[in-house]
Amino acid sequence: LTLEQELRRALSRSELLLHYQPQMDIETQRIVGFEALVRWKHPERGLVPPGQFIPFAEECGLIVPIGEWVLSEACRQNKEWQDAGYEPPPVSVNLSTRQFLQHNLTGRVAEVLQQTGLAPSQLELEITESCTMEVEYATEQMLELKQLGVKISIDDFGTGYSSLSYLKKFPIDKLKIDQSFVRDIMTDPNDAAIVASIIAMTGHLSLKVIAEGVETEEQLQFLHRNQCDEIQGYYFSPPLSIDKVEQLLKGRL
Ligand code: G
Ligand code: G
Ligand code: MN
Ligand code: NA
Repeated sequence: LTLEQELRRALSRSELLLHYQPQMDIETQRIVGFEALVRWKHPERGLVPPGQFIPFAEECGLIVPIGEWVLSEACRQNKEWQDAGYEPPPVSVNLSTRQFLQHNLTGRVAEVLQQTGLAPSQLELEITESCTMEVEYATEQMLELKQLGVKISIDDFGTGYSSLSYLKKFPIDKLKIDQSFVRDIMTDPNDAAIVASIIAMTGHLSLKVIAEGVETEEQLQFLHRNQCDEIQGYYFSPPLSIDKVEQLLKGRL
């Protein structure tokens, strides 16, 4: 089988599953979100990480049905946790550019929210800077989504086609500082300056900001001093299986 055939089979046989990485409020140290990250439970190769099939799925277009599955599964799961009394924080779902460019995206998202019964405020959509190339289209698409009541964040911020002018145009809620800038903040003064500047800028623009790839106490302290709102990374927690998320949520009640 080709990879494409295998991926089609994976979709039809329910071989995809989600892990969730917690996001922490730096000030309160509470869990304020979970990012849904897809994995492929391959019958022979075991648990395949997204880096090994998402780029291919983006190329061949299968990212659209995969992304729709991720969206509906993440919403379904969040509602299930709510109904079980776990008081889950909102879930963040990655949208690929192809999904973002779809003309009926808002309708699809609305349908998923309706079918799962999840409140729009429990859903955050992560888009990348490449979604923002067509400024007028992107603005309209985001406004439609915002009218639904979902939140929008810019993922991998700083690695794409950064035209800072869009930050004031687009109705976004949050920037996610890419982990490539966070990795060396303690040793590379340039990275430290970039991260501190992004955080300061989000403050002036009234956007929330989360740092990705936080692995050490020192990085956390740096981010706290610079008034970053939230962190995500191995320091707090790696992406977790459903069982582990449930343990975490139960322990928190
Ligand atoms: O979990 P991991 O760090 O290996 O993820 C690797 C990459 O795969 C990340 O860039 C992440 O954004 C991407 N990814 C994970 N899950 C999804 C998904 O559901 N949809 C899309 N479009 N990308 C995802
Ligand atoms: O591109 P995106 O931000 O959607 O994907 C997040 C990716 O980063 C996931 O694949 C996740 O496994 C990975 N990741 C999360 N936390 C850390 C971390 O602290 N260090 C490193 N190196 N990778 C991380
Ligand atoms: Mn992401
Ligand atoms: Na990212």
